[in-house]
Amino acid sequence: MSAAAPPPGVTVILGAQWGDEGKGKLSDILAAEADLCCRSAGGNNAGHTIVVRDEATGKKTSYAFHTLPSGLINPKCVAFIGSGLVINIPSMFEELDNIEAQGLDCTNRLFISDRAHLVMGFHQIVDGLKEIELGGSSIGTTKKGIGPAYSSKASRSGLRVHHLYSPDFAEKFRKLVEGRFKRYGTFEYDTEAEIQKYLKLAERLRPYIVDGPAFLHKAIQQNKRILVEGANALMLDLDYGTYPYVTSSATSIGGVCTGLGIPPTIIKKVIGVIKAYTTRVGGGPFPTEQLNDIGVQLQEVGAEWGVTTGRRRRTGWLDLVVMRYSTMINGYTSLNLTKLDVLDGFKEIKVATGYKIDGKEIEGFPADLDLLAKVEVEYATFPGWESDISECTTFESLPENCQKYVKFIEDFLGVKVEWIGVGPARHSTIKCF
Ligand code: 2SA
Ligand code: GDP
Ligand code: MG
Repeated sequence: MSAAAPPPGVTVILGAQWGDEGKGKLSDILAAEADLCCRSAGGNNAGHTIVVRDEATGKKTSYAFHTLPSGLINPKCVAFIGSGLVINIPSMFEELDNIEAQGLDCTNRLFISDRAHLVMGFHQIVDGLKEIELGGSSIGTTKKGIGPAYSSKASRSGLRVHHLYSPDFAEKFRKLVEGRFKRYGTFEYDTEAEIQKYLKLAERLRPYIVDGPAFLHKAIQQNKRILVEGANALMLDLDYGTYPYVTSSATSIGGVCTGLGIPPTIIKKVIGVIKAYTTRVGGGPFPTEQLNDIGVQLQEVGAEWGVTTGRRRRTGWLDLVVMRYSTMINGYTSLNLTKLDVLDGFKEIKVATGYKIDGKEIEGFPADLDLLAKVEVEYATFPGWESDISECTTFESLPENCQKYVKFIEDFLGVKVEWIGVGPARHSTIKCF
């Protein structure tokens, strides 16, 4: 590539709150312009729902993605699963079979890094045992084995994709299980049958495997348009989320570079996906949570149920203290404000604009959960628009109160809203600029 050539383009989509902001929907929209859609962290704990309306028949089809990138809906888009993921191979193939049965042909369009880690059945069992051990302070994990698999990775005893083809795979596997038995007591698990199952799956997996960093480097050299679909969200990040009520991966912009093996200098756009209110699944602090009729309305109108576990999502007002913190860490270049239509029926809408402890405004977002539990949330109150915005196609066509709500968010964060979601389907999206 000559020095004068434009830099290869990497666009990153990240969850800005506690997840389920609608990242999958934007990934699907932007995949139309992308050559490659990548996942960089997490595993099948993620759940991304995409609703596509057939323009000819008007029929809507809903797709659910967990490990695979949502970009696969675009038939021209190639998907890449990066080194930073923990993959449950049987469940990934099940997902692949499901979307192929829905008519998405993924032949020669899926590539997996040889460096990604494996999530085994025993990791899932241990996930459940750990939660039982925690009792009342359990994390509320998805029980997909994500934490235990990242623990194996961090303790340098994990198994990566390439290990499936090593002569000592079975021995390493047995050692890992033995270690878990020592820690949690002997639980029911047929190690030898599992080893045989994985060795069989290894053959099906073989054609998908690539040298992860080399694969992406080549795509960058060829000036491919690369889209990165974040999983989970900043407030679930292992370092910057509400620790320990977080997932076990780096869900921030940093995790994109480490999870894919790419330099930060090639990232052109970082899009923060922000829901017009807040939701959270599982345990942990949630300062703007509404344990009242408002919360129920948000949950019911927003259909806030987990895509992976079916759990009811907790709900509350938009928290701009969280968003300011998230923007500071991820450096969003623009925002996708989603589910604005869910606020249609509210007479009054509140937004958290500050936290006080003992009457004193605090800066940033507290690391200490005991301190966070003490915060008094300050709210700005907006009159609702009390009308249906689901058919609006331009910013100007939104009701005035709705426009004011969007502008307040932009001004507070100093970041422009580039897309607004007014319904679940792909076409229910306003492009603002
Ligand atoms: P884990 O399983 O170890 O990653 O759980 C740790 C915490 O991370 C939360 N978490 C999530 N939060 C929101 N959405 C997620 N994906 C699914 C969805 C969730 C579902 O899209 O709906 O179906 O329940 C997700 N995955 C992990 C989790 O709730 C714990 O708080
Ligand atoms: P992700 O994990 O960030 O990809 O989000 P999920 O798919 O878990 O959850 C978002 C849910 O909201 C999905 O059911 C989407 O279909 C739906 N959704 C996305 N954008 C909008 C929107 O603008 N309005 C409405 N009403 N629903 C939306
Ligand atoms: Mg989700």
